[in-house]
Amino acid sequence: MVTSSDTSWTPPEQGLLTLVVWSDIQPRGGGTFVAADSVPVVARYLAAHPEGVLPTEFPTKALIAECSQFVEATGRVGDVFLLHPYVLHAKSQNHLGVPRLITNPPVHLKEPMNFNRPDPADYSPVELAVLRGLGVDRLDFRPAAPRAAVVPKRVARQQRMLEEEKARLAATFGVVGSRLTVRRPSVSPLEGALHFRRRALVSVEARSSDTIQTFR
Ligand SMILES: O=C(O)CCC(=O)C(=O)O
Repeated sequence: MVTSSDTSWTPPEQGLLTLVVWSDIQPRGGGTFVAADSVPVVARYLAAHPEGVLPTEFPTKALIAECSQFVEATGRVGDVFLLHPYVLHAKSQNHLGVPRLITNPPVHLKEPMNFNRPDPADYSPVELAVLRGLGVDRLDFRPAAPRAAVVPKRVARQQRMLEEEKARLAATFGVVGSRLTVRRPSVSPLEGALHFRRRALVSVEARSSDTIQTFR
């Protein structure tokens, strides 16, 4: 995990936790386990820690011990679960051996949650759930430390892999702007003929997103 002290950028807060179901999920088929009553538990913990907490130090085990409603997120392909971002959850064992496919893209907020809005009608449902969990109408929550960007180990590893992949592609094909093209090496006539044939067969394009779009 990497934290950044760059204060010019405020990392977005997560507004929703989503579970997008890409395959039917039967009970005991690996569905996400959700602690349905965890919002008040997490809200109390965070309210008591305005200095913030790193994901690696988050006391999940202690907090889950305060929960008692556990739900298995079974569903049909195409279902989407929208969960409060404070809902504790975990992957579960798949006892059926049927592949389970989900994605869980986060929904980010444009600005941090505000628990002290002048007009209560302006609270979002996510903010209201926190206030309800704390048993208050408003909360003047002020972070006691600057917000920090946290890059999870997995994301850092994937970024490294992407850089390595780009370097390999650039070494093999050469880079022109944001597009990758085949670089003509200085070669013998036979190698040149082979290279020409390869060029006809291979066209690699990369967009500025660095994602390889096509291999033809
Ligand atoms: O695999 C799952 O069911 C849940 C995974 C998840 O939500 C997570 O990695 O945060």
